[in-house]
Amino acid sequence: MSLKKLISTKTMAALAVILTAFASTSAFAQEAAAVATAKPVDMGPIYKSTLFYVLLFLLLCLFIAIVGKAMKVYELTRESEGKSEGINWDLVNGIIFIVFLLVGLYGVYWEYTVHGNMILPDAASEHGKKIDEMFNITLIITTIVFIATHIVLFGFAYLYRHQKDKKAYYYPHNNVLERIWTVIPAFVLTILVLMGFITWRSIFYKIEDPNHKPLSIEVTSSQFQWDVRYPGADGIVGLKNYKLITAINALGIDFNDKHNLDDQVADEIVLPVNKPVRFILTSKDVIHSFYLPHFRVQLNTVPGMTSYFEFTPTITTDEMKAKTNDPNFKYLLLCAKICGTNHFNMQKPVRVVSQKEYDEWVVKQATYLTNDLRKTFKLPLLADPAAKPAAADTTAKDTTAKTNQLALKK
Ligand SMILES: [Cu+2]
Repeated sequence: MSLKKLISTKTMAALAVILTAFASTSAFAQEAAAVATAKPVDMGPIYKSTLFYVLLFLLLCLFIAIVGKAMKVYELTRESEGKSEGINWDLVNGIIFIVFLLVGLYGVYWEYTVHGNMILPDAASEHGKKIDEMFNITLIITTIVFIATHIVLFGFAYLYRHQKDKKAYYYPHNNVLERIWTVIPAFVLTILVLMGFITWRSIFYKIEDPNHKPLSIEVTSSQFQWDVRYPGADGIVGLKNYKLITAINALGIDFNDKHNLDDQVADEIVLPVNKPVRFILTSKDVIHSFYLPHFRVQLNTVPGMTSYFEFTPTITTDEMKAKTNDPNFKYLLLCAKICGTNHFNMQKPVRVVSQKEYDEWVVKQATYLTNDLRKTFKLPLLADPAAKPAAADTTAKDTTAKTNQLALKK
């Protein structure tokens, strides 16, 4: 009987093996599920341990080794049976190259669309637009070159893979090609470098217009904070000297320089829109980096050296909130130099406001000169230390300044 034959011992044995395997697997699975519901394993610390990844790596190696061995066995079997070569590895490698190319190109597309949306908003300063323009031109050129060269690189690896019936063509030199791939990059790079040079000069070498002097603001960096000084009514930030640094004179301000008498300190940086501002940058300890990403401003602050960065903010904080559709938008000052353990914490809010708002804000800021400092520098004390000379009207401020100057002359 054919049915009897079909249900032969072999088939039954095979079925029994499969059933047993299935039953035991499901039994194990049920048991595992029961354990899992009873005691959920916290994988958090496991994912953090190095050993886990070492084991994972070894497991992967083992898996690759097993697959490799299985393929070797397959090839040897075919060889012993006198059949043609089992796997055409040249073709496999060629296809892997094409897969790499496609995955890589998709990666480029993903980078541009996903991370591309996370880049900074429009530059909020005059020179920032020029920097963005250069950045975009460079990005467009390099993207085209990147994609073209990679298609050629991976495409050639596929097209010209080893094939039994094909022989490589010996082609050692071509002067025309050499010229083309020397002249074109040289030309493009020269243009990019020149553009950078001209932009750099336009940012750092400004012709001073005595009628439109920039607002001077001094920023001193130290581990781990920024100290901001505004120039006061005279518009000039006074001198300082590191030898004068004490507990009450943390910046080492030299009050023998009368320009210091009205200088103010501020917790935040407030800038009037469309007015040039000149930052005077110094450092008390290590090299920090004064970084205002939204304004495309970055310059190192170096101990023992004063550096300057002048720029014009063009978009107020409120306008930027509307532009970015983010009611919590804030301009920030950050440190872009890894300067120590609390480097990450070195930030200060920056606000760009109208001239009127700025004028109202700036008169409310306290002067650096406190009564304690007045005693140290033998300056006349203020009757009411809480009163801020800067908060009074301009005439009052002038009188204070004059009194202080007189006191200095004595
Ligand atoms: Cu820093």
